[in-house]
Amino acid sequence: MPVDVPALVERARDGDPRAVGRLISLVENASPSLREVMTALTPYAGRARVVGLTGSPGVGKSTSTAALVRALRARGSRVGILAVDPSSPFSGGALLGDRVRMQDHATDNGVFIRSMASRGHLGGLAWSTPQALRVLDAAGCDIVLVETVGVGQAEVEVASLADTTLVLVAPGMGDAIQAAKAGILEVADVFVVNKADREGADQAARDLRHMLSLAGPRDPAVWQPPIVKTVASRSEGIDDVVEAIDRHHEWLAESGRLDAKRRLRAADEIEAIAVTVLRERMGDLRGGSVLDELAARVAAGELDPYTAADNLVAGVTT
Ligand SMILES: Nc1nc2c(ncn2[C@@H]2O[C@H](COP(=O)(O)OP(=O)(O)O)[C@@H](O)[C@H]2O)c(=O)[nH]1
Ligand SMILES: [Mg+2]
Repeated sequence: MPVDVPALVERARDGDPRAVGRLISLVENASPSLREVMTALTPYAGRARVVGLTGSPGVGKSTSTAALVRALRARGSRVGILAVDPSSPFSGGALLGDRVRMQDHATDNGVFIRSMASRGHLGGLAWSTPQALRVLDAAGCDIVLVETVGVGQAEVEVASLADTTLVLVAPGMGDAIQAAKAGILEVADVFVVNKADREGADQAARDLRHMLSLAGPRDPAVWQPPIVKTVASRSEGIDDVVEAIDRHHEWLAESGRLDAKRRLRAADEIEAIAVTVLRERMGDLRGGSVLDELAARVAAGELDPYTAADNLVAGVTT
């Protein structure tokens, strides 16, 4: 079915959640209309603040997201929520429960909720997440919360799309050590010790400080990630989290790091798209005569594989 992109973008900018959802589906499905969509959205994007939440399953990311949405809505911000599952080949599934839990926001047109999976397409989330963020941004979200499912490398990458990354830990889960292993301490801008109603919250905070000190002394001119304790299920400490997010954002803006971060992200996005385009063109060569001929000559020992690869690359870039 052909997509009326200008009409869809217009409706999304008016805050129609169905249009926003439709545009994100186009991203998720790597629709051929995406070029047109991104061209149409670009003049309206670049305003939203992006906050990533990461941490082990069960630590309280979805509960914290819901509590943050309430706090942000209370001060009048329009909020987008993108739940991202880098490991899942299709959307729904594990994230569906989270969507149900967000139902108290379902009728609020200042909140957009969407879960997204990589569907295994080339470039995966490195490519689709920034585009989904652009949709929410252009739709007028002041802040977008990106929740990832776990603490693996893919989650670190998704988190790095954020201006501010929250790393959640809970008492007694050994999360600080797991976070250190996954390379997450480096990307954390704010640490949240959730489930502070349980025993061991202070110990978890001490573990974090210890792991941070092992990582070496931080430059005092650089942001020092605060450690905030919360009971997300009772919205306790959530205002402190919002305040930490705001403080970090101010620091980013004043230090010039916000622009630097966003440029770096744009570079990653361009690279991911370019690599996808190149791989698609390479794929088109499979079954075509160019790759077959080169392969025959390499197999016969007439040509070395590097020269063959150079020929192939020259063939797809001209
Ligand atoms: N005791 C306690 N339970 C919590 C708290 N926050 C969340 N939970 C519970 O922990 C479980 C997992 O929370 P969820 O938000 O789904 O975690 P996620 O997998 O990180 O998204 C749920 O049963 C929540 O109700 C908290 O602050 N204290
Ligand atoms: Mg969750």
